[in-house]
Amino acid sequence: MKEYSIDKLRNVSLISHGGAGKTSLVEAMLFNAGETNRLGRVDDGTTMSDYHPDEIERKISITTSILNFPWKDCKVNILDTPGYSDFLGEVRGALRVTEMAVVVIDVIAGIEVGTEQVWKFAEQEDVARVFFINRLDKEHANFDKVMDMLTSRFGPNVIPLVIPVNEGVGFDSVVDLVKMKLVKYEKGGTGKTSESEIPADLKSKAEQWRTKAIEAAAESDDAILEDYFENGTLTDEQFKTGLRKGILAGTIFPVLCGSAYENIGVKELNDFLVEFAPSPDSKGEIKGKNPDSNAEVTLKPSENETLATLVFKTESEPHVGEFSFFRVYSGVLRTGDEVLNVNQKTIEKIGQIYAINGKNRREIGYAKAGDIAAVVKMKNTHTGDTLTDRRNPVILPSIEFPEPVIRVAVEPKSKGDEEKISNGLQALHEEDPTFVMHYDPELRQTIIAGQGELHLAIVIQRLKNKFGVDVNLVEPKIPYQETIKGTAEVQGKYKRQSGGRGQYGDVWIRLEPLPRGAGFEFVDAIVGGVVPSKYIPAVEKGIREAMDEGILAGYPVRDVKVTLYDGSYHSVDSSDLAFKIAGSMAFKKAFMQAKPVLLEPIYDVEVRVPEEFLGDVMGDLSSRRGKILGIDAEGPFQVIRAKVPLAELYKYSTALRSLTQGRGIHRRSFSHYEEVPSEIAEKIIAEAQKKKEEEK
Ligand SMILES: Nc1nc2c(ncn2[C@@H]2O[C@H](COP(=O)(O)OP(=O)(O)OP(=O)(O)O)[C@@H](O)[C@H]2O)c(=O)[nH]1
Ligand SMILES: [Mg+2]
Repeated sequence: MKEYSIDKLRNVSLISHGGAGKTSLVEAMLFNAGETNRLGRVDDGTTMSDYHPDEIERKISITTSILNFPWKDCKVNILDTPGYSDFLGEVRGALRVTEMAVVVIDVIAGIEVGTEQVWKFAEQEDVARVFFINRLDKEHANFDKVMDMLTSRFGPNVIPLVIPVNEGVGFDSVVDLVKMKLVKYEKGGTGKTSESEIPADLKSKAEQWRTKAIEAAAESDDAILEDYFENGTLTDEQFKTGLRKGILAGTIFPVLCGSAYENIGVKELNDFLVEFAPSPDSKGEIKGKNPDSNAEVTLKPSENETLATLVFKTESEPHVGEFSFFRVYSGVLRTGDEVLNVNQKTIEKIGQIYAINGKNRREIGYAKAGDIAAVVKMKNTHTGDTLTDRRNPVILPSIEFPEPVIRVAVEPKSKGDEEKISNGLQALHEEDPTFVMHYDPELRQTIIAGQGELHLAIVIQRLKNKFGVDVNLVEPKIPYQETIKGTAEVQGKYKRQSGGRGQYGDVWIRLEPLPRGAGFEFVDAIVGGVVPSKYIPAVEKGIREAMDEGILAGYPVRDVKVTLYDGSYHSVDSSDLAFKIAGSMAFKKAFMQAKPVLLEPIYDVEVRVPEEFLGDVMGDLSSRRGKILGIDAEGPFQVIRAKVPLAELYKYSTALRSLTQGRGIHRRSFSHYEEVPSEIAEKIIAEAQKKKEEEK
């Protein structure tokens, strides 16, 4: 195996709106590097990257694939992420472990809502960015138009290093502004090129862009800038150093271009990554924490340092077991090592370590600082965990995954599968943290939540394939709550006389509303022992049980204060049970007298759409009882912030997709509980009562 020092490694994510051409691009990159001997096609299901059966079937990427190839004296690791919005969590994981992101743009579509989203993630993870404007072989491709869009959205330091010569049908040539050469590609995707001088009609355009690039390079370093002022130009070395610095600092966003499908302009991208992309040690020290003291720990990005490895992805595969994909930040991870999983507080013995190229894997025995690889069959390691030296542990910041935007309830197709289903779903959550599940005892439903309908469909498919259990998806119940708006003082008296020993409990309670979110407060205001103190816990228990059961429509009661202030007892007949029943009776009566209402969960919703869909989306939100809080422009998009009842959000991501031709996305998070409008509350109550009758 060829050894690469850390400065010869490159970790690169491919990110974009869905379908811009990432998978086709990495296919061409691998082909040019000789890693595959034919240029596979997404549409034929023959690419190195989209090798999972569900990816082949749907012709889209669903999980991040890890690929690598040698180029010049470097090893380039590529993480090909999915662009479909249901799988954005995959993008977060990939960006977390790479120094460079290639933002692929479809020249016909320009900046899309997914472009904005992944750009934001890259910004948050502080990852250097380069654009690759793709599909220049398409009719009506207009590079200049997209350049204008990019500069107006992302700033004047979006600067091309490669420009097309003859975009559109018949496209085969680009100008490389670093070498200042015309590069003509052979037809048929062979990737073979011939170089020549830049033709006269393109010379001035090429020089203009190159001057811009030189100026930007000069501005990223004071010493170089001084030389630039003195000499009016830069040496090649200064130009490259300046560019590298600007790219690393995130002040220069270069633009390359070509056609992934026709394998044009892709060699320039490979060259660019080797020449200009930051290496894993370029950002200096790595920050982590001491898991015991929580004190900050800094590590050198070096193989001689303490081991710090982050697992950024987990995938189980039939017949092989679980693959944990990891990035080594410092130290060396070797087969046979016993390392500490800091998050799970367990020791893992490291099994086979593999270099990964899609579905091809090669045993390598170890992985050094800066590299990305996979290990199989760890016992208890999940996505986001840090593996480290047990004598000198450090914990790396984990990965931030997006909140779920869709929730559905699952029911077993065959009785008796409940436990298998719940274990399976839990395992799938550990593999993919953007999917969550829980059993809701109040709703008596297993709720699963994720990033969209396709995401959940794929989770259910995996549940079937890997755990052999099938479920039906049903509409989830809404976790309504019940509360009061008024006050009441009532008596609850339970008295039974039937032959021998009777039952006697008698209480007076005051019921008052509490502020939203306050829950429950019980005040014992008995004086003079009119209710003996030994019975008071039973009274409270009776009240709590009545609250949990719900009174209006079977939903739990919240935000009330109960004061027990009077009552009476019988020296023989009183008991815990009698006082529990008295408490419950009193509570139910008081509740109905104190202006009871139903509360519903309200969510904060953020919708991002191109301007043209603004009206439709706002109208739709209003029809869902949404309250619009504000609209902000963000580049070519409008961001609508609204508060919407959860009951109106079922399958919203799908509705939004069809309303905006797939160009709108939304995020949501729980905000607060609010009173249900009375006409809707009446319906919910009537339905609950009908159900109760039926159950009798
Ligand atoms: N004409 C043309 N078609 C392309 C080009 N690049 C990709 N395509 C086609 O566009 C479609 C999507 O390409 P992919 O490579 O799967 O795009 P992607 O960005 O990986 O898609 P997701 O992973 O699903 O986000 C496929 O049909 C490709 O063949 C290109 O440069 N020119
Ligand atoms: Mg893809």
